[in-house]
Amino acid sequence: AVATAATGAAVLLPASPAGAAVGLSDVVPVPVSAQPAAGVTYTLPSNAAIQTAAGATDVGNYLAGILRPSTGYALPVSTTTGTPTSGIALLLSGADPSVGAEGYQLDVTAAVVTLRAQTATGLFHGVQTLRQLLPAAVEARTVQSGPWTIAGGRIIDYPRYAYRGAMLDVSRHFFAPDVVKRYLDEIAQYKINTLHLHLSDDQGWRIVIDAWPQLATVGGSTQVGGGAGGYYTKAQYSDLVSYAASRQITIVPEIDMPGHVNAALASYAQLNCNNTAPPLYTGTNVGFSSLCVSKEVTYTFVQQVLNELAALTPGPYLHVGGDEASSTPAADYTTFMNRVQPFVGAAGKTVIGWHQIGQANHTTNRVAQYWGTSTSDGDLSSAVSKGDKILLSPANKAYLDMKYTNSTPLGQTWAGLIEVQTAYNWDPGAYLSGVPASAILGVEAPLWTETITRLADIEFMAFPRLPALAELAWSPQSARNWDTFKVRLGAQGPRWTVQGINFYSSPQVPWG
Ligand code: TNX
Repeated sequence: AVATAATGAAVLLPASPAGAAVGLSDVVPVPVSAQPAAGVTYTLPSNAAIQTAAGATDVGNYLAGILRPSTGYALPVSTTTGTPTSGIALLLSGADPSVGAEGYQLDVTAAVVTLRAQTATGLFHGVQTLRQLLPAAVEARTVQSGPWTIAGGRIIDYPRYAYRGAMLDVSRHFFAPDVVKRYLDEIAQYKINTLHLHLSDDQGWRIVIDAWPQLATVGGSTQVGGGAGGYYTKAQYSDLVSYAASRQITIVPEIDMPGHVNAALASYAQLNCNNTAPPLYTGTNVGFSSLCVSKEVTYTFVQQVLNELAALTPGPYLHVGGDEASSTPAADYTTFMNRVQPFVGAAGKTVIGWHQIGQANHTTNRVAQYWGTSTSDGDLSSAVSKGDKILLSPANKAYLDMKYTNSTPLGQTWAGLIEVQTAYNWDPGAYLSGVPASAILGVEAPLWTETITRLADIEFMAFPRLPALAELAWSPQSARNWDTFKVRLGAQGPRWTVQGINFYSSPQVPWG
């Protein structure tokens, strides 16, 4: 770009991604359809207004919050019942019916940017596309120079899967609400609509339960490595739930059981078969703890915990864990799950469990989350044959805690190394043998945090793999292709730099 400095001399600035024109389909996840209008460009004028349908003021204010700091424009937000002919319009009528409940239609002419959807959710996802069509500098929080151009044409877009998730393990290391909020902001850009919080494990219990207060005060008092740990109060947790909702993200809380429960056992002696509380645990082993399946108090405990959790959860799901219960005999595991799952239904929620839950009875709309490393599995087959929906988190593709390469400083390797192309190159609809495409509910990218202690580490493991997996969950298989994806992904790099996201600069990706 050429700028004129105060001296009047022409100054050649470094090739600025801020000035690079973004093509209409240069978006992650790639849209279902994008028809460019040749030669047409919209340029945001300094007096532009954002006009929204009555039900879309929150989305309008969210968009204004993104655009104002970098453009320096006032961008007033107001409601309209009409069809604006200038500025940016967010409308809840007139979208192509194919967009459904979560999709949107975006029309860009030289005069006006019109986003249409059937719901505020659809408009929110459309806003994420609109952001990416503007120069990367729009993401700055200080005033930048424009021009703020958008390629002309029409996008019609909607998701492949209803469940597009990320998971954060806040048990192995605790992350304060501000860190979770920042992650919510980051993943919302890629149309992720679910954040699964792994709230309990051997190393920490992270949510206040009024009936069992020591879970948080004792069970939450440490973490891997012996640090201070922490927990969310109910007020903090509810605030996270509403913050997520403002980003169109549903929180799925997980209490992992009957294994992965040392923090609970350490908090209450009575939960142990031998009535003796074990010490708190700060290592990284798995599979050594179990709830006491033969004790009645176990079920009182579980039901009270699930009821309190359900009361904090507007979303449909409670995740009951169920993985790696290697200290629970198989028959006890089934007994336990068959008794506990109805508590979830009674609390008005739907069960999600790791795929071992296929050993237990099916319950209405149950979801089994597949985390195996092969394309078939006995517990998975049981789950499918019983009528479960499958959420795909194959550890060798979707685990954000796996190292990218042997020299990645953080992470694990038990499921393999996962470079970006490995994370991207599989089809969720055809991945598992013997599982019909119709059984797949969606894709979730879990981040276990044995080795992860801070936001910058979360970002490094999630970016760029989380956006890659988000594209699997959103875009039609026919529109996906590594060679075009890597270029679109590379163009996200400057955005992450401006946003201060600490991403892994994979050599597989031509960074823009
Ligand atoms: C397996 S995957 C686990 C977790 C660990 C993770 C580390 C699953 C359902 N359980 O307890 O944190 O591996 O990668």
